[in-house]
Amino acid sequence: MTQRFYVTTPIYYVNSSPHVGTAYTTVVADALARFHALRGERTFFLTGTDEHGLKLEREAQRKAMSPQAFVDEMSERFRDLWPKLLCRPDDFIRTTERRHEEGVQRAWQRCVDSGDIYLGSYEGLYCVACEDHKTEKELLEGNLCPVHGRPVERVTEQSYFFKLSAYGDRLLEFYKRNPTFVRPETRLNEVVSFVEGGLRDLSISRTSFSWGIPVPGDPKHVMYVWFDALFNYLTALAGTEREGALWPPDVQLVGKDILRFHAVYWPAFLMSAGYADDKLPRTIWSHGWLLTDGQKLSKSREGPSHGRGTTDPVRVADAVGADVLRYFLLREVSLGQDGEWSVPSLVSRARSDLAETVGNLLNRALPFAKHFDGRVPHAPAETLSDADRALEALAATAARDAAAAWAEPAPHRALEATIELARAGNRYFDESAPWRLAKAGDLARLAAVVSHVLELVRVVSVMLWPATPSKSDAIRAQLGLDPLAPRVDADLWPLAWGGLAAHTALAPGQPVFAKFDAQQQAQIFKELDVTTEETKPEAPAKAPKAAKPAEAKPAEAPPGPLTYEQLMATVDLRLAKVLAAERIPRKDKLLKLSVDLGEAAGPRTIIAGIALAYAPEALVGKQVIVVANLPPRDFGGGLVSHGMLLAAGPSDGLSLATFEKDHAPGTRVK
Ligand code: ME8
Repeated sequence: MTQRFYVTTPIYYVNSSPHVGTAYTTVVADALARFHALRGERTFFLTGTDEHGLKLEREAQRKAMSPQAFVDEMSERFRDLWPKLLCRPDDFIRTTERRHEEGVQRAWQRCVDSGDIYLGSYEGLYCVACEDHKTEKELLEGNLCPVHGRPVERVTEQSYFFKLSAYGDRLLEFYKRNPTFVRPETRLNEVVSFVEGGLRDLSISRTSFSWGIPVPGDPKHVMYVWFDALFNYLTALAGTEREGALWPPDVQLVGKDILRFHAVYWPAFLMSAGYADDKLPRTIWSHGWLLTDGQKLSKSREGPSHGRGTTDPVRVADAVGADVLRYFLLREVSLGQDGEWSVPSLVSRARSDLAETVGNLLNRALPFAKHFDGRVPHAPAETLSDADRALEALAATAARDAAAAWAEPAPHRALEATIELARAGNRYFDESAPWRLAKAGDLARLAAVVSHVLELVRVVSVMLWPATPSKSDAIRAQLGLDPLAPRVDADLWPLAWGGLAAHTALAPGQPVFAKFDAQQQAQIFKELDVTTEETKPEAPAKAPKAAKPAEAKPAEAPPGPLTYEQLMATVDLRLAKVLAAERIPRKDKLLKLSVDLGEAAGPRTIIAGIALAYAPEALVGKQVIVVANLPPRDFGGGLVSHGMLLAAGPSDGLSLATFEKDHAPGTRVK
C-alpha cells in the first residue's frame, strides 16, 4: 500500500513580514516532504496564514486599512516567499477563506453537539501578541508577557467556554498510549505535567472585536483565534478526496512557544468533535527557536541582529542562494534545540560543507573524464580494489543512516552523515591518487576510481536533495542526469550502488557552489548587514584545485590554529546565573542545576559533575560560564543536561570558571 506523509507548519500570523525564524519551520517541513516523496510516498505539505484576531484588527487600524485588505496584502508576502526558498507546499490555507470558515463552524457545531461548549463570563489577563490568556503566575515582573515581554491586558466579557477540564484524563491516557504524540520526549514530559496540574475550561469566543469567524447561532461572538486557527489542518482537506486519503497528519511542526495549543487544546477539540484516538495527529514536533544574541527572533522583537546579519530570508536567499540558506537552517540547528542565527556561521558552513567538500569532489573528478571521452568510465568488477568496495559499503551505510535520520526526523544528523560521506569520498580520491594513475597510463584503475567518485557524488546529490534541491539537480546535470522527479511508489533513495550508468555523457560546467572565499564573504557580509568585529573576512583554507589534479591535496581543512570567527561560530559560551542546585540520589558526583541563560524559554537544567567540590547551596546565585550549544546529554533516569559548565582541577578540588564582575545572564563570552 502506498505510504503517505502529511506534514504541516503552523499557519503564520500576518501582522508583519516573515523572517528567517518563520522560514525555518517551513524549510524543515518542505525538506521532510521532499525526503518522503523521494521514498515513493504520497506526500502532502500544508502551510498558510492565520488572519483573524485582535492583533490583526489593530494592526490594520494602525495602517488605516480594512482588515481584509490588510490580510490580503500580508498573506501574499508569505505565499510569495515560499517558492523563493524552494518550498513547495501542496496547499496554502488562509483562515479568511470560505472553505476554512465553513469547516470551523461545522467543527464548532460538533463540539456543541458533544455538550462541550457553554456560555459563561470571562475575566482575566490577555496578551494580544500571543492571542492567549495568561495567569498571574506566568507573568514576568511588571505584568509582562513571558513570551513577548509586553504588558498584558485585563479583560472581562461574556464568552463561550470549551469544557477542557473534562478532557484531562482522556488526554493523559492518550499520551500514555501514544508516547510519540509529542516530541522530543522532554516536551512530552512538560505537556504531561501541564495537564496533570489540572485543566481549566477555555474561553473560546470574543465579543470585544469582530474580526473573526462568527459563532454559529450567536454572531455577536467571534471565535477565539486559536479555535479558528487549529482547525486549518483539517479544513484544508475537508470535503475532498484528501480527507480520507491523508488524515490524520503525520508530523505537525510547531515552535516550542505554541506547543500547548497543539498538544493539549488541539487533540481535545478533535476528541470533542468526534475523532477517535487513531484519527488524532500522529506527532506534534516541537522545535526550538532561532535566536539572535540569545533572544527569540520574532516579529514583535524585530530589531538589529547584533551585527550578525539581516533576518530577512529573501535578502539572504538572494545573496547566498536559497539552497545554502536551507542547508544552513537544516544542518546547523538540531531539530528541537535552539540555534543562533548568524550570517557568518552560514558562510563558514556553506564553505566547508558544500563548496570545499561536495563541490570540490565533483570538480576534482570531472577533469579525468577526458581520458574516457568525456563519459562515465566503465569499470569491470575484476578491476575493483578493496578500497573501491569499501567506498561502496560506506555509501550504503551512510544512505541508510541518513534515511533513518530524515525519517526520525533529525535533518541535522541526516546532513552530517551526507557530508561525512562526501568527506570520505575526498579521502578516497586523495588515497587513490588518480593523477598518478593517469600519468602511469593505468586506465583500468583510473576508470574504477573516477567512476566511483562520480557515483559517490550522485549518491550525495540525492541525499542532499531534501535540503538543497536546485543545487542537487545542478550537480546531477553535470553528471549527465535528469533532475530528480519523485514518483509515488518509486523509491529513489540511493540505497543501491551504481545508479550512474557507464558511458553516460558528462556535462562539466561552472562550479555548482560558490567558493565563499574572502572576497565573496566580504561582499555577502556587506550585502547582508554583517557588522560585528568578529566577522572580519578571513582567508579560507585553500581548497585543492580541480583543474590541476597533480597538485591535489587532501580536502579537509588543515589542522592548525582556529580563527576567531571559527571559534565564535563553533562554541557558544554564555554567562549564566545558578537559580537552584540539588544533589541527585545515588549519584555522588553529580549536581542538578537550574541555570538562567536569559532565554525566553526559561532556565535550563544542567547536570554537572561538581558535587565533590561544591555544596548545592553554595552555588545558588553564582555566575558561571556555560557551553550553550552542546546537544542535550542524557545521564539516564530522566536526567538530561542542556549545557556544560566550565571548570578546572581534580574532581574533589574543582573550581568553576566565573567572571570578576556580574553581567546579565546570557551575555556571550567573547
Ligand atoms: O503562533 N525560531 O503564528 P506565528 C523558530 N498563528 N521558529 C520560529 C521563530 C523563531 N525565532 N519565530 C517564529 C502563530 N517561528 C499562530 C500559529 S497554528 C494553528 C497558529 C515559527 O506567526 C515557529 O514555527 O507567531 C512558530 O511556532 C511559528 O513560526 C509561529 O508563528
